Amino acid sequence: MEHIFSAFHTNIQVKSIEPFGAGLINDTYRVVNNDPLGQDFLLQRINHEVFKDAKGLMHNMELVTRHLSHKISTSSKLQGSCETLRISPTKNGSSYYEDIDGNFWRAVEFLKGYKSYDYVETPEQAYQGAQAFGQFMLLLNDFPVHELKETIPGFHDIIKRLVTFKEVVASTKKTDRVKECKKEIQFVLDQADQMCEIEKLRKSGKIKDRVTHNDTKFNNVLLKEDFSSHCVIDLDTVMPGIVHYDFGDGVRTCSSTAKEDEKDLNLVDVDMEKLKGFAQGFIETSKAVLDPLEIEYLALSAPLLAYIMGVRFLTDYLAGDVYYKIKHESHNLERARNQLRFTKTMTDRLSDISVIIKFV
Ligand code: GN1
Ligand code: MG
Repeated sequence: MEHIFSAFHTNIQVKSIEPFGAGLINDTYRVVNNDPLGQDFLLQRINHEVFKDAKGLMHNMELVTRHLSHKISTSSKLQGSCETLRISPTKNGSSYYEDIDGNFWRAVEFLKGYKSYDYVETPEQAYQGAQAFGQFMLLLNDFPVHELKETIPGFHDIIKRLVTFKEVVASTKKTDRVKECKKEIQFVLDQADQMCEIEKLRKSGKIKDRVTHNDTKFNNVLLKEDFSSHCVIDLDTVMPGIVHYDFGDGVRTCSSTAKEDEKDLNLVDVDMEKLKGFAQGFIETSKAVLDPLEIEYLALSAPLLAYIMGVRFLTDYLAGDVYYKIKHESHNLERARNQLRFTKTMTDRLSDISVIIKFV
């Protein structure tokens, strides 16, 4: 690891390199500076099974962080209240390092004094994090969206995900798993029409593409303890998308009363106060650029993103756990059941969610 880190132009004396964070895809390490007051770094190995176009990913990340950092440094309002990730280039001036085994690595500056939340404790936290995500979209509103590469084609395209899902159900060698998941498979099929509505509007051009983050899991925002500043992190999936992807994934991860892989489904419910906090923070910040049709469909994006994750976890379980990191054999099944239950909970309460969004 030290050898890999030495490819980057950082000039620090390394004290230690330790595994860091709870991501399901990449490997992340914190590089601790020998000088306690000096700059630490995050070193990440990009999972190139998932991100087949790691160079395209870094291209997107460079453009987006440059745009954000220009906006922040030229606005007295944003300076000090908003941060962006800072890529540390290699000694050759590249934003990534390719090792002899074909792995791609990148380093970013570690932001001290910030915290991320795997579980949101209060509506106020939800509100603050949502402002960060809403502002991220707002600041990128004037960025030419088609300069970004689509690094995972059809990432949140549920129509495409359902085609893959059905193929896997039909062709997997894990037939015992298909039997075990009969109820879940049926639920996925029963919900499909409603869950494809938003994607159809995207495909018909009625809802337009923007620069979206596409992984607005709540732990992808850093907040200062006193909420005086924030930073959106994990820019791997920044690419063209629609506002519903970011709003929906934020709601999914901040308003559930249980963690994403909680096994006891009776604990999975929606906390309406946290949902309201998130909706307020996101919409207040970004409504200047949202059109009426985008706003009308924000409510449906809440169960949609839970559904997308449920379908993806279930597909991975049926395919034999080829995509997500898992900690035990039925981990993907537990995540799938949890997310599908959350889909149902939020679909049942769709009219309440719509009312909350309408009065923000
Ligand atoms: C993955 O990288 P991480 O852990 O933030 C996944 C997201 C899922 C999430 C579910 C590239 O995100 O799409 O929502 O797991 N990222 C990718 O926890 O597939
Ligand atoms: Mg991610």
